[in-house]
Amino acid sequence: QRRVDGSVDFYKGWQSYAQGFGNLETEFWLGNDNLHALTSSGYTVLRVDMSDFEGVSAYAEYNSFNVEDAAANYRMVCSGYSGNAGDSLSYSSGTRFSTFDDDNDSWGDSCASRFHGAFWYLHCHGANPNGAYLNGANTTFGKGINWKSFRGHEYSLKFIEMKLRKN
Ligand SMILES: [Ca+2]
Repeated sequence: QRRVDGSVDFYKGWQSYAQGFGNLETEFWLGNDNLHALTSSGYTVLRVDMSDFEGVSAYAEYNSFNVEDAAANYRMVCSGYSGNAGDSLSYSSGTRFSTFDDDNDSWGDSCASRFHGAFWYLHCHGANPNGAYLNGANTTFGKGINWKSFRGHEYSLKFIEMKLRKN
């Protein structure tokens, strides 16, 4: 996954997130079916790199990251945080994927709709990498590209990238 300039619309539905979309040179979601295939074949270390509009960069790494299949609504489990961005993803560990047209979160309302994204929401998120590209500080709590422990819920990051490698 990558966000870098807001050029790709990430407010998409279940099938788009299952298959993947975007441009590998700029912004994209690799696809939940691909994430399941990759993590099933041993690509289970996740590194998340990010930066703000002031030139500050940070990262979070998880030494275990797994995505289940479509029948399990792409349930995600992660553990083993290290890094300097803070751990904003473990909150989502154990949750199923949600989009605006397929709500699998634990909140009475729809996290994906309320926070303009698609992710492993509980009620709702510490990280919202597929949220709206809102260019830094804003007052739309939780709607932007957030990493709560780095810049909070009212700051939409300039750059975020999620990468997998073998353990
Ligand atoms: Ca819900």
